Amino acid sequence: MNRRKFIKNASLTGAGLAVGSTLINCSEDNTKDKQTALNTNVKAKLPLVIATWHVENATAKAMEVLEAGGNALDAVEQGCMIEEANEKGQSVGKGGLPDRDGHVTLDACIMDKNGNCGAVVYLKDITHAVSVAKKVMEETPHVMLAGSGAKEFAISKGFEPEDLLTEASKKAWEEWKIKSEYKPIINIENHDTIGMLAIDKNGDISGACTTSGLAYKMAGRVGDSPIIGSGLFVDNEIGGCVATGLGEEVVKTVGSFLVVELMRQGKSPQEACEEAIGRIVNKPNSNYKDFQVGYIAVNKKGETGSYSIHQWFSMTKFQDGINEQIQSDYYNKS
Ligand code: SD4
Repeated sequence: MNRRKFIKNASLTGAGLAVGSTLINCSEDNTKDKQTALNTNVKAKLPLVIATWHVENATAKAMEVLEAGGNALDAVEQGCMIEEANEKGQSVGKGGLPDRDGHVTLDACIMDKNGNCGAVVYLKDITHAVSVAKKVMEETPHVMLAGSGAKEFAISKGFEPEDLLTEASKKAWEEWKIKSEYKPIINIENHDTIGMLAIDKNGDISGACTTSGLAYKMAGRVGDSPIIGSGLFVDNEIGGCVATGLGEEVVKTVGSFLVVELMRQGKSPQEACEEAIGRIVNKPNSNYKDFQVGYIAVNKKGETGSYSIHQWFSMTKFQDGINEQIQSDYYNKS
């Protein structure tokens, strides 16, 4: 299905979760208050998975793990692995678009219900960066490994090195080299980082984020996706958030941590995502018209939200037997 054929607007997701379609008939002036009040009293149907963009195969895999009684950590890892192995996705794992020198370099991180986390940056030749990040978390005293150290660690744990540059991505890079123009473009296929959050049957939350980063980036560039607090943050008492889009802008505002902290202060996931986007677009001299950032978030009650700067960002949500793509509300309506 084309990304632009969406199912419904994300601003209704919290309401839909709580009371099905009844809220859709609310009058505009008091809808938000009613949503908040109703959501407070209704328990979400668990388990639940959300992910950035249109990744129904990935959310289906995560849900399969959760339905079988697996935990949220294994669910987000296995869900993200689907996109890492998908060679057609040119911004994650194998088949990712390379940096300007033709090297595919991956960034990923993962975070569990206890606040443990692991990350890899500038990882070459290993498809499942998210799994290497999980191993860093579980089998080293560290949080983050980079470059050749990350690759050597992965190989020592049995990961097979392979060439991640597919013919299609090589061709795209060769075409790009003719002009060698680097512009982060709004919502095209180089913005398909997968960030995923899951709540398992026990009500515990985990998250993961994996990407080949911005296409044709400078060699050595690392984005927000593997940075705990920027591309991903989970606090099992409160909720979780993941980011996609121009990583530099997410890092500058520590976006995912910000969203979780705003939820801690009482904001809904939707309100928190909106405020975090506000921090980016309301900066003096912000050139937000030229780039995209999107957030998705879930709180402990299972309410979800998503928001972006520009149109056409979406979230995939799998809950209560329904695996659907939900259009995100967005800031730039001009
Ligand atoms: C980055 N945030 O490396 C990532 C890119 C992205 O979809 O989200 N692509 O900046």
